[in-house]
Parts: sequence; C-alpha cells; structure tokens
Amino acid sequence: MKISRENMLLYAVTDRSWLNGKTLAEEVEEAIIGGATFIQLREKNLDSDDFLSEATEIRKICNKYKVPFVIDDNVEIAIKSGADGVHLGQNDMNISQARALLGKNKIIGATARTSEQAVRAEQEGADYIGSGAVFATSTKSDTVPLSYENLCKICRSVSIPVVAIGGINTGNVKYLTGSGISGIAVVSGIFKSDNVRESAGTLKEMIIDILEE
Ligand code: TZP
Ligand code: MG
Repeated sequence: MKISRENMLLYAVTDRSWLNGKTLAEEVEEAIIGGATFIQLREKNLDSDDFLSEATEIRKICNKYKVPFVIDDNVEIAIKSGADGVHLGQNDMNISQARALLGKNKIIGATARTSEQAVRAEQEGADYIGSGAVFATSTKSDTVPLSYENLCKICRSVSIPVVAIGGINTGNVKYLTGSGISGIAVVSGIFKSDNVRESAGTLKEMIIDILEE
C-alpha cells in the first residue's frame, strides 16, 4: 500500500502512557473512527515478542479501516507483522537499506529537520517526511524546536508529503497554516485525551480547514 496526500492529514502516533485500562489497539481503533488517516506504532520499551504481537494486532485494525500503518524505527517488526512500512529517524537504519529489505511497495517515512535532510531522504526513496518539533512537547525528550520558516523551507524542498510533528493540539494547529504541510502527526493531542475519538475528530476538521486556506 502506498500513500496519497489524503492519508497524511491526521497521522496518529501511538503512546501507551495514557491507556486507563483500555488496550492500545482499542485506542487506535477509536482514533481511526474519529478521523486518524495514518497510524504509526511507536514503542520504545517493549521486548520484541510483545512488540510483534502488538504490531500484528494493530495492523489488523488498520487493515480493517484501510488506514496505512507503519512501525517506528524497527524494520524487522514491520516485516514480521505485515505492516505497511516503517518510519525512520536520522539515527535509524538508512533509507536505502530499509528499501532493499522492504521492497518498493512498502511505505518508508523519514524524519528530517532541515531541507538538506529532506532532499536526501526523498532521493534515497522516502515516501513522506516527518518534521518537528514544531511546538514544545514533553512526549519526546530530545527534540529541538523547528521554526515555521524552516518547516516551510522543508516543504518547498521536496515533492513528497511533509507532516509536521511536535506539541500539536487544537489550540495551535492554526499556526501551521500556509506552511505547505500535507498533515499533522500527533501523539498526546490524541492519545492523552479522555476521548480519543473526539480529539481525533476535532484535529481532523481543523487540519482540513487550514489546508483549504
Ligand atoms: N518527534 C518529534 S516531536 C515528537 C516526535 C515523536 C513527539 C510528538 O508528541 P506530541 O505529544 O504530539 O507532542
Ligand atoms: Mg525513530
């Protein structure tokens, strides 16, 4: 499954910090019903067996709703779980190597904080770019702020879709208007919410509105 720009509108990145007795798979389904158009499974502390069974369970839900599903960092889990692809940071496996392992039909997303990194990722075969942190966030400890100007520059430098990430919520998404992004990638703004479905729905409406301006 390859992506369209529509798939990039509301890119939900999972986090199991706020499950409140629910399973991550249930929360992912709520996010999709609410409006998430793309799911990334992001796990920093699971062992490989648990990571694989989680990935397989969530992959089934994403397949049911025909929503693209990628695994953060881990090409092996992506292959074994039958995910649609991977998202790779600058310190993960390089894109050409991942492409060789995954084949041309899988999705490879790449993190880029500069237009040089974005152009290189596109040349190496990335299907989309994730750029941030566009706002302050406590979800990822080692992020550095990315200015609106640099986000615009990244969007202008590549022809593949760019999603903005980092601290995005219903109060600040409007500041991304005119940047050239194809969508927003959100962790806490969706999964920290007591009502994941509703939060995803609100963010989806907002991103559609600002992309129309
Ligand atoms: N990469 C850059 S910022 C970030 C990641 C994974 C965390 C975004 O989380 P949140 O909760 O949407 O700010
Ligand atoms: Mg990573």
